[in-house]
Amino acid sequence: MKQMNCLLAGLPDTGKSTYIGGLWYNLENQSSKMKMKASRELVDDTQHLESLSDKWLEGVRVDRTTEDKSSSVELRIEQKDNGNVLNINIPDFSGETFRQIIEMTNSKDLDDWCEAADTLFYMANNLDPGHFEDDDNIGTVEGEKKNDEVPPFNSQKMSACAQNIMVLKYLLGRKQFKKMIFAISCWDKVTGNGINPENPESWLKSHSPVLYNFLKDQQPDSLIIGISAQGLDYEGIDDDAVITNKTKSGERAFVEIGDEIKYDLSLPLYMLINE
Ligand SMILES: Nc1nc2c(ncn2[C@@H]2O[C@H](COP(=O)(O)OP(=O)(O)OP(=O)(O)O)[C@@H](O)[C@H]2O)c(=O)[nH]1
Ligand SMILES: [Mg+2]
Repeated sequence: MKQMNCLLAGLPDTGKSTYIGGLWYNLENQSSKMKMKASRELVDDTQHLESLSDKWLEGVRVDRTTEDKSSSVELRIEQKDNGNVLNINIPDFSGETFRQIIEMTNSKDLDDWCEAADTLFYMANNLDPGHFEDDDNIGTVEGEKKNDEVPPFNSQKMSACAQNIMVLKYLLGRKQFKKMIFAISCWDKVTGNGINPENPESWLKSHSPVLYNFLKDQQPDSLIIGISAQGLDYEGIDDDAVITNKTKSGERAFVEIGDEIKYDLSLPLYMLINE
């Protein structure tokens, strides 16, 4: 059986675990809009998958991933167009594990995973361009007393763009991935829950030019997509029926590739395998 190791990476709160939960629910329930489905021959341990997909179905946020080691998730899936069955290993690492890269306290588990991975699926949502709080006192108005005190280093105060570049530089430096996807998560917020498509690549280019430039320079073939694993923001939804109806119709979670919205969370994996 064909095997693919896909490193699912991203800073804290970027939607990695939610993606795994939504993906598994839709694979298992064989959404007709998807290119892949769960194979009938299940893997031995689906406990972590089931707990994430139950939360997705209920429309409640998943817990932050806290363990130092990843809960490795094995998906056995069938490609509908040719019947090929393959195993995809995706680790559910905590975002803190990736933040440790910036603090140079990297985890061995992550390094080993990086070594074993053939493809990279990188998720990001906060893409603010470079503002460094440490620099706030530079260039104060003439006459004002300049504050020479530089605050202690705090990786969380660096701009999101700088944090993402540092993590990506580390991962791309360790391994030459065969393929890479850069997914901007919470894409429901940008597109009004998928009603107003917005080209993800153009969006990244205009909202975070340095990050876009870095990606295109380091990994020119990387695919930039938008992804909404929840399909909508849970905050502010008073009536659960809104979520239930979207789930039943198979038009809840979506990805946007180019200018096309597709209700298929398996599509990025399909592209990593086949293109
Ligand atoms: N609006 C919206 N919110 C989302 C989406 N996906 C995840 N979220 C929210 O983003 C937050 C983080 O989601 P997680 O899946 O826990 O993110 P994570 O990357 O696994 O986080 P760590 O485990 O801390 O690394 C939660 O509050 C989710 O409800 C989405 O598609 N749309
Ligand atoms: Mg998580």
